[in-house]
Amino acid sequence: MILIGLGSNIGDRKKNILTAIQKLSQHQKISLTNISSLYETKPVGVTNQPDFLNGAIHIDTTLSPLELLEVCLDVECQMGRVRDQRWGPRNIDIDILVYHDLMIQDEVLNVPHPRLCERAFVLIPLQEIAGEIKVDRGLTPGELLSRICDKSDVVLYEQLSLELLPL
Ligand code: X6L
Ligand code: MG
Ligand code: MG
Repeated sequence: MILIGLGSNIGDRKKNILTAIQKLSQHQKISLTNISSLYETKPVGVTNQPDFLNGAIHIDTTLSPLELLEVCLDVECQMGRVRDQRWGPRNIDIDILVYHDLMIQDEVLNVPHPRLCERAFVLIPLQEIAGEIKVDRGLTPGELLSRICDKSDVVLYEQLSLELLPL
């Protein structure tokens, strides 16, 4: 199971996320197998920035983790992402959350994503498309979410599914 998180808080946020999904799914070696709804979420880390839209997708791919990272960064680059402020606003953010059961900790890539297990903006979309997966210390997204008291900063924005996807 390979899971990717998407986020945007600049410009047409929904269009940005759908464009990123489209670009990923057009890659020869990637097939899109599921897509979560979009959620409007309060910013975490740097809080004085616009609200995000967040979502997640499930893909199948023959790309290695590093090759997949290259593709994600390339799509961000194609979409004109500029990295200035750390944790600051961005038109698109594409993160590898889970790559099967691999654990990778190095300078360029951390999988499972280090902030995954305590962030409702990641766990709520994941619960929709990967409810049974053990993402961190043997716990499912739902189990991790039950330990987060305040989930009010993640609100359903638009229901989406593979069938409804306008690609
Ligand atoms: C203390 C120190 C507490 C750092 C939290 C948490 C930093 C998350 C960065 C943190 C800390 C992050 C998104 C976001 C970001 C997003 C929403 C990050 C990276 N990305 N907020 N903040 N959605 N809602 O996609 O996740 S910056
Ligand atoms: Mg991120
Ligand atoms: Mg990122």
